Amino acid sequence: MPVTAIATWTFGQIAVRTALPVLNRGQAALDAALAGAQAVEDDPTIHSVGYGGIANSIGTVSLDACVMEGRTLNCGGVAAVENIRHVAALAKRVMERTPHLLLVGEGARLFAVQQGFTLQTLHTAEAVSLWYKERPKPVQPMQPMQLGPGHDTVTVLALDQKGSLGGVCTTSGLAHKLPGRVGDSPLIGSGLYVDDTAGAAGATGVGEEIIRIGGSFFVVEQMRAGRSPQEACEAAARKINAVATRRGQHPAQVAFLALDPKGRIGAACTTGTNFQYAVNRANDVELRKAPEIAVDAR
Ligand code: SD4
Repeated sequence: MPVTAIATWTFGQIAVRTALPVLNRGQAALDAALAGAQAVEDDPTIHSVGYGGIANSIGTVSLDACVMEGRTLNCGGVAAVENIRHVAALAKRVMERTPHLLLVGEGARLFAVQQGFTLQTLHTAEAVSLWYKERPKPVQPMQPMQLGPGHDTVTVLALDQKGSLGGVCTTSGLAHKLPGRVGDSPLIGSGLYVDDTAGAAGATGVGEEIIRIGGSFFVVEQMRAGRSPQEACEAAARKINAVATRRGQHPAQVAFLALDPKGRIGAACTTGTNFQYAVNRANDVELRKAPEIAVDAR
């Protein structure tokens, strides 16, 4: 069966390029997605994932990640973790070596050390100087958070030779978030959901709005109900719009990505998100732009 790998944003190209050979060697979708996500975590020039991530409001780099396997529904996540670079791999350890699904903060960091992960600073000189330039002025009450340029999550979805799906999501989260804030990315059903009997989906954008609608689970359940991955992502973007309208707000910048067990893909975002994603074309990678769903779209 032909393999597929897709990943969010332009740096998703690095992820897809790394995941593809792993899939072509016959390895599991989750392992391929993890390899792809880790390549982005390792890249210091990407200021929104892993090493070199943009810090929170007090200057700490705090990471969120989760993983999920479509055959078994095995999954794991870590949230608000400091000093660990490979948080997606740590989320996989939570899945494999604990009876739990989510570890946070100090407990996640302790587990990482017990598992042999190295504690390290995640600040790069470049990210620190960016933080000093852009750091938030304390204002009360706080305004709803928006995406700044380049503050994005990598979500990698893969389909392996056996026809099984896997997904990984990893991020430093919204820039300048409050210490202890957890976004959608480590939450199964919000930032990621994967089920071989329906499909895989991931989300990126303002996490609070993704959590509010259970975004990735919503997309997967749309596919289960018979919608194509494209239709499912568009339905989720419409739901984000509808909820925002109901709350008297402008829709936040949110995007969804989906892959079904037949290898069909879909993507959609709210207006102004400018969401791009990477897709494998045979053994190469192509960047595509997702359609933006306007508030009045039916
Ligand atoms: C979060 N969803 O922490 C992440 C941030 C993100 O594009 O994906 N930005 O809310």
